[in-house]
Amino acid sequence: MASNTFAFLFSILSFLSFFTKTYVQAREYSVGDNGRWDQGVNYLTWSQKYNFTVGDVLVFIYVKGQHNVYQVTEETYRSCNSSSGVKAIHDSGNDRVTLTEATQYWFICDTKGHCKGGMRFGIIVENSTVAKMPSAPSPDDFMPPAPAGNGAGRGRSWWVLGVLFGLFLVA
Ligand SMILES: *[C@@H]1O[C@H](CO)[C@@H](O)[C@H](O)[C@H]1NC(C)=O
Ligand SMILES: *[C@@H]1O[C@H](CO)[C@@H](O)[C@H](O)[C@H]1NC(C)=O
Ligand SMILES: *[C@@H]1O[C@H](CO)[C@@H](O)[C@H](O)[C@H]1NC(C)=O
Ligand SMILES: [Cu+2]
Repeated sequence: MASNTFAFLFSILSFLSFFTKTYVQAREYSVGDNGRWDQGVNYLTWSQKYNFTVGDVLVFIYVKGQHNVYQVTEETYRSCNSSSGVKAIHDSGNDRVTLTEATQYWFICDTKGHCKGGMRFGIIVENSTVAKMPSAPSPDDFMPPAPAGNGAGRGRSWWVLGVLFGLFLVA
């Protein structure tokens, strides 16, 4: 009896550990490292220090009203002219931007002169190498996993494994 209980607890702990390692990979990056989105920081240097992954979060901290965060196109990043090419605007002073896509992201501060002055950077966000938590299961998710070695199928097969393991626990 006691050993069954232990086995059960062990299963749950293993699952939690597996789940955490597999899915909870997102990191938070305070833009500028010293916790300030401000003038006088070289954000190009900062942006090159890390490899960003889908699901990571950029945190911009600054005095509300002094700065802002515009997510823009590469063209607008280069011109610093925000009359076009703006994808999103944040201005709370404590902005959390989740990197949801494997693509390039470009950010500028649109306060007059700040973008040209260095408050701008671009990053390349890559797909996570481990499985992502699927947002909504679709019938497609129950298809057999793709052959090993094809990275595209991995997220799906991990997910199916998780479900099977969950069913095993419930049974
Ligand atoms: C980023 O990725 C490159 C190439 O995969 C690697 O050489 C480098 O060490 C990584 N940098 C960090 C900070 O993880
Ligand atoms: C920004 O671009 C718009 C339209 O492309 C243009 O009318 C405007 O003069 C530009 N502003 C500056 C400061 O160059
Ligand atoms: C990243 O993964 C998504 C979904 O798995 C896929 O549709 C997309 O093409 C991938 N992007 C890159 C740049 O590998
Ligand atoms: Cu600014």
